[in-house]
Amino acid sequence: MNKSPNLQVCLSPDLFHLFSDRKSTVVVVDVLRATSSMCLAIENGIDEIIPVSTVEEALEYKNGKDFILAAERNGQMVKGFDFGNSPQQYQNTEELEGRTLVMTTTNGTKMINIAKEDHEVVIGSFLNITALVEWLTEKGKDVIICCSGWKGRFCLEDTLFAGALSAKLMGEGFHSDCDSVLASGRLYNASKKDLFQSLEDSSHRKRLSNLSTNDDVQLCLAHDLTTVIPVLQGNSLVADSKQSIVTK
Ligand code: 3SL
Repeated sequence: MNKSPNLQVCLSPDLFHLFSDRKSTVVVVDVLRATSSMCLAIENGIDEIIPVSTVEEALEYKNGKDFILAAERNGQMVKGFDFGNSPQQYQNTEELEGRTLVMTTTNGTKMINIAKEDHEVVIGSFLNITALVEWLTEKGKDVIICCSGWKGRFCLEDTLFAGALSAKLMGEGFHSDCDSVLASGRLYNASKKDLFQSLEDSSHRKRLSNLSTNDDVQLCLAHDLTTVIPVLQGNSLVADSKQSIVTK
């Protein structure tokens, strides 16, 4: 019998019911840009992030002390909010220190709230990939990597990240009989020389480049800018292990 932890990749939130097993750790992935922004927000001083699914829920926190409110829909900051979903907004600012970020995004925060019902949730991005591999390997639990996609659809950038993370976890002794682990790994291998270029004609890069966010995309594809591991405790994401930044 194989005792090494099992690895699966779920390519869309709409497929999650097929993977949900009430025991695996779920890595929620929204590389462009929610989970990258979350990693940087905690790295740069935010104490906790409350991910909510709707703009209305986020507005309930308005005027609460120490809350920063962030909302994105269709790539754009929602009017009346302090922050949107640009990872650059979460860099080089002292505004974040010790504050609570209440955040809603089109897909990422929804995926978190679907997964949290029955599973331990941790946040993944290229920005914390090496620390995440160490953390998941040390825990030794089964893992489902969940791509947030776009409104229920498959998306390329989350799949590439799933492939990168899968390859590293398989190298650490995880096993898998999941074809989406194979497919995402093969896609990543074919693209890893230039992830930015390989996403050039992807739907979300096109959507974001209409909003002039190429710098965001470059930032989200950088590896290992932080060792922070955001984990969900109750309704808040907090750092499980917070160490100093690897490179800036
Ligand atoms: O869907 C999401 O959660 C966002 O990351 C989308 S965007 O990159 O802010 O457009």
